Order: sequence, then C-alpha cells, then structure tokens
Amino acid sequence: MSNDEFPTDEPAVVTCGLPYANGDLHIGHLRGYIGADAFNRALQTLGQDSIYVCGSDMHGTPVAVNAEQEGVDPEDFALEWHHQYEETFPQFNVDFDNYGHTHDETNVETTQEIVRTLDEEGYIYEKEIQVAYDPDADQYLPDRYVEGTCPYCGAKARGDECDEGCQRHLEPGEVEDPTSTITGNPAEYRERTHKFFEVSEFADFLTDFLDDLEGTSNARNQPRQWIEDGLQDWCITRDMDWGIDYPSAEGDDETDLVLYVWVDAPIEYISSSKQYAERADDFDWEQVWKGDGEIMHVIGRDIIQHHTIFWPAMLEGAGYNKPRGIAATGFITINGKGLSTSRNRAIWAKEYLEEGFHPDLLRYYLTTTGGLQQDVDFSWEAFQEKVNGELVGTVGNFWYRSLLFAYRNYEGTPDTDVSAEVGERIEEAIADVREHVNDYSMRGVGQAATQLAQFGNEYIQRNEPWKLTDDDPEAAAQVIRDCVQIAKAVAVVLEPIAPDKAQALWEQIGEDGQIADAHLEAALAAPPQSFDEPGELFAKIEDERVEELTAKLEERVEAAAADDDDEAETESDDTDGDEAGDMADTEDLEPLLEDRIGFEDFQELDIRVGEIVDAEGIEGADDLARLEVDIGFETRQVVAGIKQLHDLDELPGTRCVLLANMEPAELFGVESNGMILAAGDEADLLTTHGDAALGEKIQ
Ligand code: B3M
Ligand code: ZN
Repeated sequence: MSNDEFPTDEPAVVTCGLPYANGDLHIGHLRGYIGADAFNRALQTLGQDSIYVCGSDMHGTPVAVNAEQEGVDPEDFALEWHHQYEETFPQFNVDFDNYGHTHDETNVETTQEIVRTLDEEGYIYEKEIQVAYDPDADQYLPDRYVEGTCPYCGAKARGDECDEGCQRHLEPGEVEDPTSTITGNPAEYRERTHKFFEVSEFADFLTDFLDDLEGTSNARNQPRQWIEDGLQDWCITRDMDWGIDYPSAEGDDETDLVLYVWVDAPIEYISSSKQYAERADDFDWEQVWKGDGEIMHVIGRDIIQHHTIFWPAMLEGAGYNKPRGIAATGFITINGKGLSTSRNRAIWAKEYLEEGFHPDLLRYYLTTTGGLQQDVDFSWEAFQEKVNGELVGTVGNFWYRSLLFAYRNYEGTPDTDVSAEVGERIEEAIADVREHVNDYSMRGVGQAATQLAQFGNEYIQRNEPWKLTDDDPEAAAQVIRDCVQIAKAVAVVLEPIAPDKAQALWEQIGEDGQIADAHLEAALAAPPQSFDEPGELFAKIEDERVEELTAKLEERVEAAAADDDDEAETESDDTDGDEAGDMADTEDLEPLLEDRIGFEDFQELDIRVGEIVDAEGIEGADDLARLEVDIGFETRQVVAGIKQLHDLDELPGTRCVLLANMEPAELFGVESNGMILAAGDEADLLTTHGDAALGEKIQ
C-alpha cells in the first residue's frame, strides 16, 4: 500500500463488514454498505482502479443461536439469508464486484491456509482455559451462548463482547457471573485446551500500522489505548460444530475445535477478491493482498478492535498486505431512539422499497446526514426535509429548469464553449471531490454536488436567460450552454451517491454509455448537441405521506412492546447480531457521544459535593425550584427543574453533586449559580456514597 493521494497506480479493494446471515437487513446495515459503495464508486470516478467486495458471515454463535431457535440446520438457515442479501443489495445500487460467503470453498481453503501459516510461523500456541459450560444442556457455551457482566465496565455483556457497555472484545472465561442463554441457568467454568494467536507479538507492528492508517479518527485513535494497555493473545478456537474446522497440521490428529468466527470472517475479504479475480482477467488479487495494493475497510464502530488489532496482526503474521484505510461508521437511531430490531424500531430494507421510495434518496440521506463517523438519527421528517430541500429543491430543480430551457430553445446544448467562470467553478468542484474522497468523506462528495447545483440555480437566476433570448441570443445561448455543463458536472459528482439518478440525467443530455464509467474530467467535457425533452427526476414527498409513515412506525413499535410485555422477562432481547445499531435494552437512551474530550476539558468542569439546605418552589414556574446548596466554601442558590419530581420539603439535608462553575443565569427572576446533576426523567439526584466532605471536587 501507499499513502499517496488517490488515484494511485495500484489496484484497490474496498470492503464493508460482513452481515451476519441471520436476519432482515435494515437501515443500520444499509448505511455501511451504501457508504462503502459510494466510496468505491467515488474512487473510480477519480480514476482509481478499484473493486468492492463483501460476503455473508455464516458462522459463529450469531447464526448458530438463531438457527437453533428456529430448529433448523445453521447452514440452511444462513444460506437462506445469504440469498436474500444477494438480492437486496443491488436493489439499493450497492454494487459488489463479488459477494461470497464465509462457508464457501474459497473461504474455507483460504482460512485454513492462513491459520496453518500462522501456526508454522510460530504465532499459535495451546493453552488450558476456563470455558463456560451448561451442565443441563450438556454443552459448552461459547460467545452468545453465555451472558454475564463485563469485567471492565460492569455492563451486561455477551460471552465475547461488551455490546451494551464499553464495546470491548471479551475472551472466553472473562465474562463474570456467566449464565447460559440456552437454559437461563448459571454456567459452570470447565477447563479446556484452546488455540491462541500471539497478538501480543505484534504491538510494535500495530503501532506503526496505526501511524499510517487512514480513515475515520475513531478507527485510527481508539486502538492506541488498547495497545498501551497491553495486548492480550487471542483465543481463536471454539467448542462448537458450526464453523470452519481448525486445520490440523500434517500427521496431527484432527482437533474437534472450530475457528472463532472472527478468524474466518475478515478472511472473506480476501476470498471474495479471489473469486472476483477468477472472473476478471485484469484483476490480480495477489497484487492487492500480497503486493502493494490499497485495502480499505468500512465497518461499524463496534468492530474497530477486530479490524485494527486482530485482523492486521493476522495479515502481517501470514505474510499479507495491511489495510490502508479503515472508516468506522456511527450508529443509527430512529426518531432519537436506538434502533432495535426486536422492538421493530427499524426501517427495514424491504419496507423502504415497498413504500415506493427510490433507493438513491436513501443513499443521499444516509451519506450526507452527518459524516460516516457520526451517529445518524433517521426520521421520516428529516428524510423528507433532505429530499425536498436538497434533491428536489436544489439538484432536481436546477437539472429540470436548465435542461427544459435548453431543449425548448435549442433542442439540446447550444453550440458554444463553456464560460471561464463556469469552467472554473466546475474545476473547483472537481478539486473538492478529490479532497473529500481522500478524506473518506462521502458527505463531502454529496455536498459538493448539491453546492454545484446551488451555484447553477444562482447562475441561471442571476443571468435570466429568458430575458435574453430575444435581445441578446448569444448571451442567452452562453448561459444555457453553461447550465447544461453544470448539470452534467453535478451528475458526474453525484453518481457515487445517487447512481440511478445520475445515469438518468446522463441519458437526458444525450450521453451514451454508463456515467459510472466516467471520470471526474467528464464534468468538463462538452455534452452532446441534441437531446430530447427532459423529465423531472425527483418528486417532492408530501407532509401527509410523512405523517402516515411516522404513525406506522410508532404503531409498530408499540405493538412490539405489547408483545414483549407478554413474553417471559428472561428472554434475550437481542438475537439478530446485526451490525451497527441494535442497542437492545438501551433503546430509550440518548446515543453516546462519539466525540471524545481530553482530560483537560473534563478538568474545566468544577463539580463539587454539596448538600441541599433549603428548597422551595418558584412562583409562576411549573417545574422550577429554588435550592440553597452548601458546597463547603459557601452556599449557592441554584434553580433546578425538579419541582414536580421531588417533595421539596424532604430535600433539605440531601447530599447532591453540583456543577459549580456554570455561568450564572436568571430564571423567573431568580439567579441560578450552578447546576445540580440528576439522571433520567425522574431527576434522580446524583450523590456520593462515602465520606466525601462538602466542597470536595469530583474527579
Ligand atoms: N459479521 C457483523 C458485526 O459484528 C460481523 C462483521 C464481520 S466483518 C469481518 O458487525
Ligand atoms: Zn464493558
């Protein structure tokens, strides 16, 4: 790989995290696949030789547990989902050059070969470890067969990941108070021999790798801490039947272990590239994976550790090339609440299409709402606003008005050159796009297209060609010539995000072939001279439609909640293992902020232990109370919105926590000089539990 600016001379592979073949695809999945697809298309638009590969993740407990619940064989179960995914992705213009699956022959062979190499290179050893076991089910309990408490943060965790807390990968035996998800009984720990990959040997390599890594800042920075904290070796086998067998060395007895799903899953990136190479003569998979090609992964932010630690270490240990870039997407929330498949708070891929919306609208919404890394809140209102404002109001409006004018007056593109002003503006857009692609910002690419269309609208408005046609036909022709060029340039820039719509515009201006094959320079190449009457490419989404869709969603969530109440409380909420977004029990919580702050920022908050000494309601304010809080040095008057939530007479004597350096504010004529900290809708007051003195700083 290089860190040279795209386009480079080396071939590139873009991948996206593999979906577990265990349930319907939803908008949380689509965000990643669309983002990566747009990135691959944008690279190609720059002239980069690039392919996009992926596959279904067939193994592991996310599939085994769900298949078992349905009483079907895991292979049949996973294959059925795999076929469904193969059909669904193209419907969103997610255009994989190869879409395989982890259970196919290529991946089984490639995985076993890589593991064998790691073994031969001395990176794999055996160790006796404690493994959870369910005596009633007479079964070992790998990964999702066991639940318990995360030893790092105390959150409820699965056997191999702290999915609701700190997001760490957990090793077998680490989860505390293990319970079997099969019977609900406490699990026992039993001793077993397993294989370990010596990740700890790769600390220096990984540090250098991160120094060069491109992509989103979360993927580049979070892993540094894990390395500093000390890398643990990684258990790469499991006591299960479903998976790829641990490859036996020659002469050795077969082990009865299968490989941990996270070993063979990323290897599918290689296997899928190999499969593509079998069909495409001009693509050399080894040049990418063993030579100096460019490898870029788009993943969910919950699997950063797998892709920035385990995966590059495996690649390095087995003599493969390392990834150049990793872009980790944030989560998706729906109407401000966590996406939850089990609670039916999701926008399903099928549902979106059945509602009759064009895939490019969702592609545009998902890529331009927040950067890749940010959490995105989907609501039908926000979707409508984006579509109506930017696609209909700006892009569609510009395309239609300029092409219609050109058609009516010139039956196509007027026969002159583009003006210097417009040529320069298009060049500026091209430069912007180059920069955004190099920054892994698909949002930037989408915005560059919309801003160019916005410029087009202003340009036509400013020059009023309709006033010029009679008096100054040459000037009118110039303006329209410029507008057709801008329309074409917008299509070229927008193609990675909205490929169908861009193709439609391409055809409207009389171009042949596929706009997807055009490079950025095409934005400046003259369009054909004649074209047919254009049609409108985007339609407004009406308010009633949005109301109807929002109501439908709410009803569905309520119905699922009612069903849930009927079910046993012990039942596990999350069984789908989907990527990016299923927050199970946390769906009512505000999403965690992605942006981290430094310790210095935290120290700027002067938070003190206090005691409420007086509390009374504020006249005229329904919710506000005036509190006197003793913080050791002095007593502070603060206003707090807790009048309805606490019995004010009971409050004096209550310990609390006060943000003391809050700017003073006046509410209903009462000055507030601090903020007491509270959690949740009931304003549960935060406090300390030991003997911290009044005025003690919280740190
Ligand atoms: N199948 C899904 C996830 O954990 C998992 C991704 C594998 S990528 C190699 O998001
Ligand atoms: Zn944790």
